[in-house]
Amino acid sequence: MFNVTRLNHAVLWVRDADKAADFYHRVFGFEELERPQGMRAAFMRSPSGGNHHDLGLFEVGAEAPRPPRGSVGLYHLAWEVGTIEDLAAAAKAVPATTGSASRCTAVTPTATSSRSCGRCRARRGASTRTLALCCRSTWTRSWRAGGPVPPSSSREAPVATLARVAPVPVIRSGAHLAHTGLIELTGGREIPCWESPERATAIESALRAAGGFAFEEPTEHGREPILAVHDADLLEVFEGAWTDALAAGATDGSRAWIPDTYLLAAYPGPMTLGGHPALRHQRLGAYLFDTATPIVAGTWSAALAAVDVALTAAERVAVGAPLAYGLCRPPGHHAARRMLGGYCYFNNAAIVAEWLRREGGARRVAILDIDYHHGNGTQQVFWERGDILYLSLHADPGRAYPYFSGYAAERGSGDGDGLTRNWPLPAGASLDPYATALAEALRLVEAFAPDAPLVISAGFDTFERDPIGDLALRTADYAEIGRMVRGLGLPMVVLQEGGYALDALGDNALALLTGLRSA
Ligand code: OKP
Ligand code: ZN
Repeated sequence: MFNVTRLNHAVLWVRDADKAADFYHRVFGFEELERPQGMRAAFMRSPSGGNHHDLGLFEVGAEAPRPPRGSVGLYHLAWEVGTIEDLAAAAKAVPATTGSASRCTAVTPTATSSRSCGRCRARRGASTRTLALCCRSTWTRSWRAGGPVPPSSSREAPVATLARVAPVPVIRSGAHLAHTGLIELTGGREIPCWESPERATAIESALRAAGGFAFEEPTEHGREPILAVHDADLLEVFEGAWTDALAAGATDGSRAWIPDTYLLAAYPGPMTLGGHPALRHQRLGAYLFDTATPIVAGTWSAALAAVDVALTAAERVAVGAPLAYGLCRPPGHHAARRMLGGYCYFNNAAIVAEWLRREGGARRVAILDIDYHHGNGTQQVFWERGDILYLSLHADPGRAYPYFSGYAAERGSGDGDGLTRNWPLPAGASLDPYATALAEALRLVEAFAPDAPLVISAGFDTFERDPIGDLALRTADYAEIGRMVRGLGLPMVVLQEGGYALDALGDNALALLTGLRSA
């Protein structure tokens, strides 16, 4: 399947504008903007974010030479088109009739041309408000050879190139919607949880609007992959906490369950304790490290679905997708082997990494965690593992949640000595210091030479306006981060972790994914 990348504006000459518009809608997600009256043409606006894409489809008629096979009816490309209005003006300037495949058809209707194409002398403007159509035969020939390339005689790189890139699979489920009505305690005050259903909804709708993504439901993977990372008693207690709390009348069901007591390592001292309560909502306090992991009726199924989302994304990559995105909610990286916390229940990324080892035939898996917070859970699960690299960039725990892990001195032990690495970042850090740390991390990934997809714990709480973070990344920075990671040349499974600036979350996710799939 074709996807249009690095394309700012294009004019495509087609045999049948209706069919072409339909094709671009179905395959690339272009939305139709306008069907100008009295013209066999369609104007469309496109997908792949970052670049702003406008597309003009102009019909050249049935007598026009047939396009080469596989070229989906495209005849010609033009570039350097500023706006849809320019396209419309240009279309009027171009005779709407058949052209031969071997000569130039039209030149800019607006001025500021500064260069000529060496082959056909069509003037190509430096200004983006200039339209030029040239070298039709060149395009056609290079198309046959496997995709258009810039006319070789042109010094200027064209804005338009086409590459064979499949849409990125986005695995998502509606099951998370029932994980709602959650509150958290902040400075002794009860506030609505930042970790809300709207987060996933915002990301999904941004990706849908952008196009270039294929949305899919997860498939069920059962408990086995979860039990490869988490203890069975954690599952038992988590699964039953809500029903026991309800049955015991500890909650009337209208509020999330947050346990009273937390079993710290310091609790027993020299004592040998005699037991645990039978009711699971009371036992839950032995399996949580904070109050930010409340449970409601839909929490258990949401957490299971998030794991399925993650594993399904990993499967897509395992069967050949270069990149897949698991829109996990709830997130996972704070969840440890037998401990929930920090909005996290099951550690989606750790489960995927372990699954790649056990089921995917991989020998070395690397996890890159770019959430604002340290992924204490992931670090704990793989602390002694020689086959799994865990790298995390995050706010210095000396000032930021989860406070007790993520310091630079933490590097793993035993077989895992050196295979955990942390980059604590100062408040206000922008792309510059961030990219320096990231480059170091990426060198370690390269040296480790994973033979599996790179697992990315992606959080956007590093964003400058995130309500619970204090780093200073901007939307465009996520695209740059994506491009840097893409440079590894590894297949990638991106799993959603944090990010709480609702109005920017979609753009940020889109930017990262766009960077990750850049050519
Ligand atoms: C999850 B993820 C108490 C503070 C709770 C929890 C932060 C969890 C972040 N109100 N903070 O890494 O984005
Ligand atoms: Zn976070």
